[in-house]
Amino acid sequence: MGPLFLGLDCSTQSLSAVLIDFDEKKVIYEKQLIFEKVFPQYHTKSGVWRKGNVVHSPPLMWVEALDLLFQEMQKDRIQLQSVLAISGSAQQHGSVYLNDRYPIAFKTLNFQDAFSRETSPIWMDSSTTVECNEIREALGGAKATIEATGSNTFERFTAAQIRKFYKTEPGNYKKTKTIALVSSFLASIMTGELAPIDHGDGSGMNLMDIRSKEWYPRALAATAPHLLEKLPPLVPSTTVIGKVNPYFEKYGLNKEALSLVWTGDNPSSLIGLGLIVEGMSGVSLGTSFTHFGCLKTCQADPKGEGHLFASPTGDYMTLNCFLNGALAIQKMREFYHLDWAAFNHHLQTTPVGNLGKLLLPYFDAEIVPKVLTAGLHRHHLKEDDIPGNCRALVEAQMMSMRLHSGWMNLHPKQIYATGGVSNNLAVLQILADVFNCKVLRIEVSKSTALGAALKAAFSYFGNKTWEEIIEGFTHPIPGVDPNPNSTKIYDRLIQTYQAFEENTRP
Ligand code: XUL
Repeated sequence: MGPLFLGLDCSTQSLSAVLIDFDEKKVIYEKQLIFEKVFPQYHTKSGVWRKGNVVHSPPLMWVEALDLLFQEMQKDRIQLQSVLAISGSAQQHGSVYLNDRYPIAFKTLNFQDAFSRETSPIWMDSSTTVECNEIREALGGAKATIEATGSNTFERFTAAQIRKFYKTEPGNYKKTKTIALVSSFLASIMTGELAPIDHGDGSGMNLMDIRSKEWYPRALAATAPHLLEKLPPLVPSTTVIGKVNPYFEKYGLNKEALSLVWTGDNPSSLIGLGLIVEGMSGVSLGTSFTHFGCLKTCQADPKGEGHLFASPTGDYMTLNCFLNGALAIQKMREFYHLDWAAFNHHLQTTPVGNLGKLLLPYFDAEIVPKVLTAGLHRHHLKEDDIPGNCRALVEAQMMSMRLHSGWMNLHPKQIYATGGVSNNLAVLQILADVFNCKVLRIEVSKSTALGAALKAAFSYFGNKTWEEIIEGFTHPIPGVDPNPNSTKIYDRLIQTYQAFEENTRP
């Protein structure tokens, strides 16, 4: 057995663990706890509470999940004693608000009366348009905001969420001693003390100067008073915070194991997929669909639809986020009462290009392109055409991804796919055909948690290059090739789709 490293990932719907044996170049253990199933007492649907465009999650559920995950690993007789370092990743943008009880809460995992806000706004929340406008104006408009923070203001980004909290609950804002991201919150528990925020996840707040990677004073001032006092420091994504929280010794964890700063799920996926060379590109088909690439220079999207984040390697990553991802497919399946097999059957038996039938699948307000009012829009497509609707949904998802990716400057020979839906070859075929590009997968579908484990290895060794770290872990398995005839169809159809999208957007 070689050196072991543990990677954790707290996504919208689940908490996962991936344990790697570095010398063997092997993932030796994977585990996933699905929140809705394991914690019915929180009454979440797919891990979230939703009230119109307000979408929150219970932070206590994440604490319980982390505790239970270690119990489960102990039950599964995982050699926690031999783990040398732990890191993690989490859904981006979501925030956790704690009062002055936080130091003891992080040590003991007893969070009774420790939250100054009982629920955490998460990335699916789109209720802060007013606050976005206020912050953007204070920063000098969209162009200046993008230049300074890497992104235009976005409803789900942490600054707008903090501002809304300050405006609507000033008393509770005042009581807030520290504001964590989901990633830094869980890193704090893993370490037993307040964890810094890493540059990768810090870039998803509209509060970090994307060049200097320090808190941006104008953005802090535009968001809420005394904000700097409530934020932990920003640090590189490979920073070791200290040793693990002694609390976890009872599950057999070695108290000498190193605890690293955590990052966002997308920056972590970049590592887990091995995308460390400029121009390489990945697609994560999870709750949200994200399309991202590695970039060596600091170049944001001038149109402000996408985001420039710091990557854990110290470079940059480009990212477009599509909210109507796996959950949109789930909603369509529920609407037409289809299991996965029936849904795939429709994808496989309908003609490529769907005879020109199109759908704008905004089951929820969309991030890219920006659509604030949910609604489905059909073009030459009837609601009772079930097979046509299934194909139109996936074709729209993939065409939208291609259409909005121009600014990322990607010319990939292949796209790396990850996330739950990447196991679905019928969906991957449409992705390959729309992009005219080979689509590859890696063996582990949890590339986020794998990225975290690799990040832990990088920091533990301290003297290996990223190439040496990812070597052997991110080799692709046979993927899907584009079909030249289908590609031609999509090259034409995408123009109609673009016009439909531009003319219909509410
Ligand atoms: C990225 C984004 C989502 C979340 C969900 O900007 O909002 O991908 O990270 O996992």
